[in-house]
Amino acid sequence: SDVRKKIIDAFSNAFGSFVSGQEIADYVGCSRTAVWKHIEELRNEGYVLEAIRNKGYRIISAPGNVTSNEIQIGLQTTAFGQNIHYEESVDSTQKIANRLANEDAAEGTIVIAEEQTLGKGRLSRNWHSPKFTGIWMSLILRPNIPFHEAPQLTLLAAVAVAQAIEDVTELTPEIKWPNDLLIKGKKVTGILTELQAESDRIHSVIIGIGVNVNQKLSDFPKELQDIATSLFIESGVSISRAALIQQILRNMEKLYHTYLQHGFSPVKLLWESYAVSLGKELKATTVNETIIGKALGITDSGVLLLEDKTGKVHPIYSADITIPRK
Ligand code: BTX
Repeated sequence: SDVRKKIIDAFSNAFGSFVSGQEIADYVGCSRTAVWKHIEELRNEGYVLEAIRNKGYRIISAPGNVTSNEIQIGLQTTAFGQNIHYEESVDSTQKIANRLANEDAAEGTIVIAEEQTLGKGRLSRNWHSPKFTGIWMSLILRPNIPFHEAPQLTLLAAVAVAQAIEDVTELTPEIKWPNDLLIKGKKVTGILTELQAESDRIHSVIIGIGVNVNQKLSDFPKELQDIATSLFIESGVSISRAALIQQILRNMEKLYHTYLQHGFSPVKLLWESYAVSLGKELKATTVNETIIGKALGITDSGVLLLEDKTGKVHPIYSADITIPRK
């Protein structure tokens, strides 16, 4: 609820120092009794709150959440994640990020939520984003690149997240073109890139990153249980989402600077080192047709090249990729 969100805000703003019940009540605009009730509820949900007479309340820890404070303390970037728009629950972080981008939010601004009720995948598919378990984040970039090179940023993001997963866990994800990160063939991360542009000028690029972190298998709906996985399911340990977010932001910023300075080739090399599908036979289902062919590689604009049986090479701009069973 709004009241709860404000109470949590009041604690976050206090940076771990005490706030009195009266201060919270004033800030939220409710009675002290109401504050007290909400605080009891927060405790039941795993918040550790210290209460001292005449001083008030102080937050010791939240249930591993990803508020601005958790992300910014120890964040080793200069721009990425330096501005954070945090929400406990949203329809889609992409929607908010698009709005902020229109309002001239600085490059590197992120929108992050504990839960998405209408998380977006590609082609108006859904992205399942249950509360407190994953990373649901959108990053605003303002690169000075031509329109047709924007897909490279999706590939860049996939590399940065793959690296971050390797840095923070014992797991090594694989990338499936263009935007999926898989562990043992199951999807652990999805990336959605949206553009705001006028004619050929990019105004902003919004990169949406969804990482399944601490879900148990039963947290996924039935229809996803065979195709999705989480870092917890694969590694058996629960992982600090804030730490993983920090690592993603750090890797992304670094790789983005490399990209702006040296172009796509260094990113492409890294991408190929994570790619599962190169050299294999793949089935690409596009809006118009289905092409089966051997994956030769990606071009400098991030286009996948498939060579069919007759030797013809098909550039694939957008498709769903599966590996056909022999
Ligand atoms: P996609 O279209 O490649 O993948 C969507 C498909 O993946 C769904 O149709 C479903 O089969 C499957 N799926 C749905 N949820 C999950 C999940 N949690 N884990 C694994 N598989 C799933 C991928 O689109 C792009 C997803 C981007 C999500 C981020 S989260 C932050 C940002 N905000 C937002 O609304 N979307 C992005």
